Amino acid sequence: MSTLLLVRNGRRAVSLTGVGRRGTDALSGVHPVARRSIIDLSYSAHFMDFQGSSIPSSMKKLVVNKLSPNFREAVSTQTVAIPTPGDAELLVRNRFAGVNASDINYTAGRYDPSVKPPFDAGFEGIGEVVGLGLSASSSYTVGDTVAYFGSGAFAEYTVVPAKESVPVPAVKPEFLTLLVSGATAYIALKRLGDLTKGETVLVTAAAGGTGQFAVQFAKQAGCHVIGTCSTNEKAGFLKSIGCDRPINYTQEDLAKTLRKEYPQGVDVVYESVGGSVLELAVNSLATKGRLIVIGFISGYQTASGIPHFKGGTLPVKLLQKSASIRGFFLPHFLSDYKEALGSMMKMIAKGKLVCEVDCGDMSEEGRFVGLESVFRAVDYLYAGKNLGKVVVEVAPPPVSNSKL
Ligand code: X1H
Repeated sequence: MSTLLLVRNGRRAVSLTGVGRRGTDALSGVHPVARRSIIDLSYSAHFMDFQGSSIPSSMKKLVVNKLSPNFREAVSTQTVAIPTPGDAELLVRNRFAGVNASDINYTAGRYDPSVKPPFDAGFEGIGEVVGLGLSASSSYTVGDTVAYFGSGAFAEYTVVPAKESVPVPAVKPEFLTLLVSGATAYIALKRLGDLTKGETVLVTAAAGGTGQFAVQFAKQAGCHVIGTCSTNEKAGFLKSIGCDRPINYTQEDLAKTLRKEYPQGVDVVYESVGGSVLELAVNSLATKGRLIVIGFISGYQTASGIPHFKGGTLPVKLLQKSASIRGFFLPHFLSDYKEALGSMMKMIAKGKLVCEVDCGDMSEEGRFVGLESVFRAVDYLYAGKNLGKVVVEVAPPPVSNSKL
């Protein structure tokens, strides 16, 4: 039976025989390559590519040990045994992991207050399948390249349910940007934006991980796009992706510029900063304007996670303009996810979508390489330095010496 499976998959894989049930003691279930001379698949429930990917006996991962919005305080590096994939799961060797503002909402325990530490950190990864369970092998095989959206991505290897992973044409960080940042912009604007050609759309943090996508999708919908950013380099980037009016708020007063250049107000706001920026955005709404709350990064590092907002007159303001504020949280829109990813993949193939990635090459200590660099990458994002999506290169490309 196993042999048939292997033939169907078109590749040979080496099984992990006799050992390696989930939850076994540290370092069990993994043998050095040299000892694996007998290949017996007859009783195996999963396949592991030890030779091709050189799976080591242990790996590093980032674990939340204490709830805190301070990433360094919450998270530590641990060395553990490589996990074994269950029946419907893949073992992915992560090449890149995405860093999100919300990583610290997660480490602060805000996602699910009933979940207590220790738990694994990181929302999204991309890499190669190096092991998989029997039923997962009906759709995947060792060597496939996949991306996934789920917890535990800040690790050298992650076990991912096969149905939660997305096949990608190559392990490029550009594909990783679609999973959370791209999908958020695509689905939020489509479902909550009600964009009509000729409308004006304001994107805050427009040169960031998700803002860059909102700019491009609003532009594709035929809208006039305004984008806020903090440097002239970012403003230049925004121009290059079609933003009609980049506003560098360190150089010009945002409120004044909006009042002067858009006296009728803006029809849609894609807002991720919160606090005074949200207030300003509410005040800038046009009649029947829609404001989408994507997040409120200005508050995440505080104890409550919520920035101060003068909301007392909000009902009046919304009523006066027949305006609305709508919240968007990606896991509530999973039914739209597949279509969004497929559509964005097609845009990439046609060269119609820029996915800007910032691996920290211009940061003080250089490129984000290795798991330890996640800490620096989170700081970099919170310092507002990134241009595009912050991505960490977890591991170098595999040496392609597979004899399987
Ligand atoms: C079940 O719904 C949610 C929604 C948001 C559960 C948790 C959150 C959360 O932690 C987030 C979040 C998630 C994604 C995102 O892009 C932005 C934000 S902001 C946020 C949050 C921040 C502070 C809080 O006190 C509570 C939630």
